[in-house]
Amino acid sequence: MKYLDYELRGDVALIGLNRPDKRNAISDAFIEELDTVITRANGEAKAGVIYGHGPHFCAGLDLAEHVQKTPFEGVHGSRRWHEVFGRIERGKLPWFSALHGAVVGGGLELASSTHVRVADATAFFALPEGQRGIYVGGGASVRTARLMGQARMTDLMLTGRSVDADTAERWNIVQYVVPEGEALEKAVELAGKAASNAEFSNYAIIQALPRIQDMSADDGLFVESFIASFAATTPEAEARLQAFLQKKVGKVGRPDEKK
Ligand code: 1HE
Repeated sequence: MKYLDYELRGDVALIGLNRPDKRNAISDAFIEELDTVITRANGEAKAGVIYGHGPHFCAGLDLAEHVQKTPFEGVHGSRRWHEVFGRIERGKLPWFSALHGAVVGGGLELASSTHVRVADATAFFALPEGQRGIYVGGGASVRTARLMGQARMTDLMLTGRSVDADTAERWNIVQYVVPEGEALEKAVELAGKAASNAEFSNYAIIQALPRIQDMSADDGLFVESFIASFAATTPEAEARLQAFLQKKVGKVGRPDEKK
C-alpha cells in the first residue's frame, strides 16, 4: 500500500494514514486503500484504530487531485467516500480514532465516521471548505453536524476558524483529550477494551444505537426491546452473566482519572 499502513495488534487492527509529506491528504487511491484495509480488519480484528503519521492526522481532501474533476466525477467521488466511511461507521467493528495536529475537512469527516475519538493536546479542528470554494462531501453534513450540532458546524464553515482539543471535547467532537503524543496509545487501550466485549453487544451498539436515533421514540423503544432480548439470549450473554454472578470477573470500576 502506498498511502496507508496496517497492523494487527492482538485483536485490534491499526490503520495508519501514511502520506505525511502531503499531510495525509485523501486522494481517490487513498480511499480505495482504506476500503481494502477495512475489509482486512473486518476479517481478523475485533476493533480498530485509525491514526495519522507525521505532524497531522489528516488535511482532508487532496485538493491537488480535486481541481481536475468534472462535476459528475465529483458526485461519484463524494458517494465513494460515503460508501467507504459508511463501512467504518456502520460496519462490523467498533473504530477508534487517535487525533493530533490538523483534523480538518475530510480528515474531520473520517474521524466523525469512527465511533470514539481521542485527541491529543496538539489537535485542532476545522472545516475550511468555505474558504476553498467547496462544500463538505465526506459525510460531515450528517455525521459531524450530529456530533457538534448544526449551529457550531455552520459557524466553523462560515468563519473558517479552528477549535482546539478542549473545545472539541466540549463540543462533543471528541470524547477524550490526552497529553501530546498519547492519543494513539489511549485509542489502542480503549479499542482493546471494546474488543473484549461480546461481539453481538458491540454490533448492537454501533448498528442499532445510531439507527434508533433516526426513529420515532416509540419505534426506537420497540426496536430496543428486540435487540436487548436477542443479545440477552445469546450463549455468550449467559456465560458472561454467570461469570459475574460467580464473581469470576471484575466489578464496574470507578471513573478513570481524566488525563
Ligand atoms: C495538501 C493538502 C491537501 C497539505 N491537499 N495537498 N483541506 C484544507 O483546506 C487543508 C489544507 N492544508 C493546510 O491548511 C495545511 O497543509 C495544514 C494546516 C493541514 C498543515 O500545515 P503544514 O504547515 O504542516 O504543511 P504544509 O506546508 O501546508 O503542507 C505540506 C504539503 O502538503 C504541501 O505540499 P508541498 O508539495 O508544497 O510540500 C501542501 O500543499 C500539501 N497539502 N494539505 C493536497 N488537503 C470529501 S470533501 C472534503 C473537503 C475537504 O476536505 S476541504 C479541506 C481541504
